[in-house]
Amino acid sequence: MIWKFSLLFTTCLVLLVGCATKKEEKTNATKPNIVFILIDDMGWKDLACMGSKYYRTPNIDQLASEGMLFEQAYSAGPVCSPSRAAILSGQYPARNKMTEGPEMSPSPDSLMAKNDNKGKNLEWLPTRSPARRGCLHPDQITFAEVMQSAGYKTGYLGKWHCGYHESQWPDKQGFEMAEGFRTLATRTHGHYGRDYIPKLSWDLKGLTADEYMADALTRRAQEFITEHQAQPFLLVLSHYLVHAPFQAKPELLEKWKKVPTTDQNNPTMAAMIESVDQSVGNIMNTLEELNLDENTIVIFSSDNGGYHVGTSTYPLLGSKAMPYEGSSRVPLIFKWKNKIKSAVKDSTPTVQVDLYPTMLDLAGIKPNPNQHLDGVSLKPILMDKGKLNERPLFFHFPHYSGVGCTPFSAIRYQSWKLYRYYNNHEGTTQLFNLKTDPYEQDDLAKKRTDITDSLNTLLTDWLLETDAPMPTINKIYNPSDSTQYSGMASYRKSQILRQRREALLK
Ligand SMILES: [Ca+2]
Repeated sequence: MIWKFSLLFTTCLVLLVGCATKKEEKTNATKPNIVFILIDDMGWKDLACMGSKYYRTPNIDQLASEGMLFEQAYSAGPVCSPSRAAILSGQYPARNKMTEGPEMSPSPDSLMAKNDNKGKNLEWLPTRSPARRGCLHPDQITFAEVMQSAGYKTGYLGKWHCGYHESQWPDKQGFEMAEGFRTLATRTHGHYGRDYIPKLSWDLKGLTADEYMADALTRRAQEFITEHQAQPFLLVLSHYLVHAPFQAKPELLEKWKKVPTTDQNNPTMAAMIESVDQSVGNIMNTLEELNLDENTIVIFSSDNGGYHVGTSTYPLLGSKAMPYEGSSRVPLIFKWKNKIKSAVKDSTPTVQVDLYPTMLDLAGIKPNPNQHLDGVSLKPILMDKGKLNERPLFFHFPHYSGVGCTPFSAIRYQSWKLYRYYNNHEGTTQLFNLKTDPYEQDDLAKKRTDITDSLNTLLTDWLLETDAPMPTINKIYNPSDSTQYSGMASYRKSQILRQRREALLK
């Protein structure tokens, strides 16, 4: 099999390992605050400043104009949980082993469960998903824990999705205040308080049945900032928007029904994005009113790419849960008044594991030497002090799961992106040159075997080095009974072909 490991680990990756240093001072009023606003399933092109001709996002556009916008920011996973666990731990999913969604169990080490089609009809899968970790392991030292040790007040509001059991909640991962995170796998039916209380959400102070959840989270974020304005604080505001279920505030929806559409044509999504934009505007107003805007770093991003059911990622190929650029490219904005360059678009490829070392570096806090970090600090770019060394970015999603994922790995190096698929016994590879073909139309795997071979070697070495959970051959696979799989594969193939056709026509 192509993905069977036969190569020795030879790759020298850039590892950011903190040196043992003197203990951080407990209180340091000069340290910057950090507000990290994380949106759920917001696509790369879901902001006006990222090219949307339909959605309107004046507050986020202003944030981008006052800060730096990364045009080639990647999520670490194609769906929610692995991306979030990677952000929190600073490790790729392949290393921290949270390669898919959480499981309800008190033990982080006994959660290694398979999730192929809920255990039914396995004959139709050519390969099988590996076991995985069902939570962000409590032993992981998150950036919040490091900042808490350095004297920061830490808060987490909203979607967590990194473990349902009480032992895996955000308050066990360095967040002193944690509210509004769901504790059950059950999906909510809407975005109002009534859909979250009483059982689906850990207590969100003051939440009423009629309050829109995004407004409630923003309100608590403003209260947290006000309460801790005299101290350095870290706040993660993790919105449930713009993930399904698609439900907007009626008064906004009515307005959007009259706005001409483009390839993005869902008024409900447009209204949900407007609610996100209002949240950002309200947070920025609070920071200004409290005179905190000069000493607060604001980061805005999404956990993974846009979902094709709700938005369009065109002209990028694919959407959430797929391997392609449309699945993994996300908006990423940093603002720090008078410190970070403003009104700059930077094209350096960056991935979510870079956020952890970047936040610590900007705050002047050393990482914990016991936490391996896969990313690098973006501070040199943000502060206009230099560029990053060329490095490969890696992606690994070894599962079949409910939203149509099939297993793959990928590597981005320089202008090249190579995909390796595990959804057949042979394994297949695609290679694209993103510089000349950013929309992944022309597979060069067989034409540029030199690049294909070298990227395959780098990828294999990395999978070995991280001890990545790998799909296995399904021994009971029965091709004659594979109609379900064929159906799913055909559906996805038709989606991709349609996108390719559309791209060629325009
Ligand atoms: Ca998501």
